[in-house]
Amino acid sequence: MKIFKALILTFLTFPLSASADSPDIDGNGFNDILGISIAGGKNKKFTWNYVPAGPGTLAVSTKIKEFGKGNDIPVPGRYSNPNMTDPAFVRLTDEGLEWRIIPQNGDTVVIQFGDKNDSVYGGADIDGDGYDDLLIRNKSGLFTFRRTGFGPNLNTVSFSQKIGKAKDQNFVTDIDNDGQDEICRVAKKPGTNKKRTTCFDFFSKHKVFNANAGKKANGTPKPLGANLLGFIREKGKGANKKTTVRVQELQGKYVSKTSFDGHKNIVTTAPAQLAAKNGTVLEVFDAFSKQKSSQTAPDVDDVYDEYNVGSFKVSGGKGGGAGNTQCTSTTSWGNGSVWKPISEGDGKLVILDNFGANSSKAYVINQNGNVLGTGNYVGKTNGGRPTFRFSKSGSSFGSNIIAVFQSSSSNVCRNVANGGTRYD
Ligand SMILES: [Ca+2]
Ligand SMILES: [Ca+2]
Ligand SMILES: [Ca+2]
Repeated sequence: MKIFKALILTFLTFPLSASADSPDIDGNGFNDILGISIAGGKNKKFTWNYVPAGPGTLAVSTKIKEFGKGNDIPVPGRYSNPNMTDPAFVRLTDEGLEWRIIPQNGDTVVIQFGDKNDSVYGGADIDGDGYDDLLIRNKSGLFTFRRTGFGPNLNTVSFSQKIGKAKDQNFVTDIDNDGQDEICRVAKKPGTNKKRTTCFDFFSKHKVFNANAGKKANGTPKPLGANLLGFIREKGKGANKKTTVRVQELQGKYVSKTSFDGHKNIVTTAPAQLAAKNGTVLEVFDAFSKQKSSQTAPDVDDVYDEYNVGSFKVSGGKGGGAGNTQCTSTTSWGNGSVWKPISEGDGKLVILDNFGANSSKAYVINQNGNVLGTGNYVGKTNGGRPTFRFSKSGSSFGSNIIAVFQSSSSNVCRNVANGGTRYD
């Protein structure tokens, strides 16, 4: 009886969304582990690979194909079939963003949708027909989606909604399990220090979910299924690099935390199961039992699931000898990070990275990626935050600029709407 009850509860808790964002490459109903090698170099092609699961399959790394290159952003999703994952990526071209999808018939479908400064969200089913739609967000928080034309509704007219504010941390998930993805934001409640998680129906902008996020909801939010949200942070450098995940209930209650060696993609293999590649194995953490186990990992650089948020916001690398200033992620100010337009010391701009960060270079760039100023690293100050001083005040950099904090492995960007305003 007890077992039976547990089964019913499981079905009630996760109706339709049992796969979270876990890929099913071969469509046999079992989630597979998807990996992609993004081995640098402008013309070096990506290799897609997976480890199948389920009866009658061998858990061995199996090549899918070569698809994508250079700075393309992988966005695998269920575009052409609700039960199978299609390889897909987004490429930046002179005309804007180009989505390339390999549907189940093996063709390559190319869709122009979005601009250089937009963020792309993979695997979002906004209209709830089971087929993933294309979703982008511009820098002021305007979300736009369009259907691919694979689903029952062939209308591919795009539809926009302003949801939240530019500095929100967004995630997209089916928060109420009705088959339709909502747009969610984690943001401070105005005038307070309290963070809230709020999710909106795309079409009506009706609040579907609204709860305290808790003070420690720091990092990049990622839906984990099973009513859980992970907050992912990359820490350390060199041999001490690690990726930490704090797991909370959507309602803000702490559940567990874990860390993985290196700066790695975190994927879900099933609801409440999060994983990262460690050498030849995939380490899987169960957020409820807090146990880690190992599985065979795809024989490529890193693992991916159907949830990937990326951006070409900064095309970078021009001028100033700054090297590549392309953002590897964009995050909000706070958690110790500060943009202080006029420092007490010399009246010029000083910026601090967040607690625990290990950046050693910082730049101010414009929306085209041109370097406007290079920070002078003065060490870790004020509780161990990497600190950079500039040769002029914040306001002299103008508006709509970007601060780039560069470490050995990443360029973390933070938007600055107005250079003369303090952000923290
Ligand atoms: Ca499968
Ligand atoms: Ca859809
Ligand atoms: Ca929903």
